Amino acid sequence: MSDRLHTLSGYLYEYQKSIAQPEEFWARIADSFHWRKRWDNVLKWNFDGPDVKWFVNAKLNITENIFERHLYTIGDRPAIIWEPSEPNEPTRTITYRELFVEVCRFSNVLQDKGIKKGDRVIIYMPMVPEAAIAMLACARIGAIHSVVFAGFSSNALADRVIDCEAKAILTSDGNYRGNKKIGVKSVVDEALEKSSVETVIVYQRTGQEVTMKDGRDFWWHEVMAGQSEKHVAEEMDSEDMLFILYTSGSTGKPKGVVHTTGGYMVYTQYSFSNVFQYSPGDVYWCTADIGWITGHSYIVYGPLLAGATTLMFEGVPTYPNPSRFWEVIEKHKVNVFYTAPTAIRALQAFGTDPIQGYDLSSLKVLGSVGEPINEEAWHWYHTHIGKGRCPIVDTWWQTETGGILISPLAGITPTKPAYATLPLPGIQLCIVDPEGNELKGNSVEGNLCIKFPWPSMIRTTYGDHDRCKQTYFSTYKGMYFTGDGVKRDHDGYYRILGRVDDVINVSGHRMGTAEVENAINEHPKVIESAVVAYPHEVKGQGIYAYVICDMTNRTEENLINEIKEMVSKIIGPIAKPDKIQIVPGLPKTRSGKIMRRILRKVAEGSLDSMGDTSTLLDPDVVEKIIEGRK
Ligand code: 7RM
Repeated sequence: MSDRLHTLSGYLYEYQKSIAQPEEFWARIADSFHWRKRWDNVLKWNFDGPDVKWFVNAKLNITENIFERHLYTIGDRPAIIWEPSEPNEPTRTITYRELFVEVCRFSNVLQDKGIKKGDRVIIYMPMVPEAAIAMLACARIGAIHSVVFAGFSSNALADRVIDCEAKAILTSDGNYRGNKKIGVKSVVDEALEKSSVETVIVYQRTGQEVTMKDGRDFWWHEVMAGQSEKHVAEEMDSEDMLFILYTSGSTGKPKGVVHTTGGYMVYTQYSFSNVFQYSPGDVYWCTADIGWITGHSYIVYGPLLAGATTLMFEGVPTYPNPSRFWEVIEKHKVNVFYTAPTAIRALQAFGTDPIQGYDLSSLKVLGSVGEPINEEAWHWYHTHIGKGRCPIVDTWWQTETGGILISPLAGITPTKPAYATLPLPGIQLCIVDPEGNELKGNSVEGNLCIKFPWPSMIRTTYGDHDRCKQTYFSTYKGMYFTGDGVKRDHDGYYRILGRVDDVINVSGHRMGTAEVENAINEHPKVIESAVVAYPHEVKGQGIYAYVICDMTNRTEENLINEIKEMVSKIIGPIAKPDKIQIVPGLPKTRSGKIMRRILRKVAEGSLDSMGDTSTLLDPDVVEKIIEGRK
């Protein structure tokens, strides 16, 4: 790709240019794409609205930039290599030309079902190529997709269906998890009891029994049969919505982060090519699920826009055994491997035996995403997986940023254990103190903000623009606030310190404390609850819940189990508290605010230094909680 940087001095030069003349910089990058109509202005923006528009009035379709732009040159190159959960099942290799045919046919299916530009379509599917086909077909016809992670419960799914007023759901009969078949369509059926969608299309994966509702539910293979392979893409405005992705914040209700077409396209390809230094022919593997932003930007859109070969894995790292990742790397000669610290730590716990005998010599670049990577995991990854030869790109970004904003460029800019290091070109970081004063120079620590727009940034939160403004653009005036704490060291490198708000990061999955509390409070015996994070060896953070209960006719043990089940049912198993402590009261200030600082200390087991508790309404309650913890 012509937009790839090759040297450190090239990066430094481009970075300076991108700050001094951002519009010229991004126009040059955007020029390598196919636009049906070029933009009138590169950028119009203010962060007060917020109102951000990139490539104003340009017309395009993102799938034309994946397919039509590339087909004559790379049509026969593998676009997707799919590795099934079961190691003995055959893999599937789908070329760009073949993928194009499937996307066109499925675009025709969606249009036959009356789905039009601007309609919302929920995708609730396992990690199969059809999930990517579903996303791309939506994009091709101008429908707005919202992928919901297939591990979410029917309640969580129903909330999202209702919030975006989805017209259709694309799903599967079931999903493989280890040697178990998990119902997927059955979850959709439950979710649809509380909401109505017109069309459900079901991809057959496991062959398990499902109920199909006449006139609403259709089998994927039946509606695809006989569909034309030709499809003319819908013309989209650069600022038309591409997708909505729900993510947790510090309040109870997940918000629908909105990404638009032109800017997202330009930034995901640019960041993918540069961070991973992808070369034509390389096999690239990102282990995320398409239900998260990492799957959107760096399994589907970024790699496919760049003409890369993207490996999609259906399974989990430990099935059938903890060698699975290394076996897949050897089998497909993976060159770039991108995973999460939680997976690295989980595999690290098995020692180095599971790595022995696997040929990992194809690896050139390793990546990390989702949470801060601790130094120990960084070194283990570097030594035992990369054999000391592969740079690690520790990529910091968020659902809201759409793409990677802080990261080394593999082999080009320096790495440093536990540091995301330097901003990508075009990214203007700013560290502020709690009052919003910018902390200039090196060796400073504070809250991470961004003071200038970048093409793939959040545009709004679906159906509630004010929430977007309040959450991201109001804490510090004129800046996007990330919610993360950060340090800039003496060399000017950035190290992310973790969330400074009420967001927990469990194995790279974002959850709001309020969201988990709301689920716990659904239990009829629960009076009040408070949830905090505590350090967890594998997951990074674990969930610790303090719960006040009505104990009549109940034992602690059965209540704790029931509460865990309740959370699993309301949100999904990923939100299940690791520890629940039944308490007689919660430490509250006179104004009724829960002092989470104290609860965090107790949860992490530091029971002697509680700091100042004088503002508490009832300081005795702290003693009782400490006693209960012991
Ligand atoms: C891509 C993704 C976003 C939050 C973010 C951080 C944390 C992500 C890193 C990281 C330290 C990293 N999107 N985070 N990457 N912290 N180093 N390399 O994870 O919306 O699901 O989460 O994740 O706290 O704000 S996300």
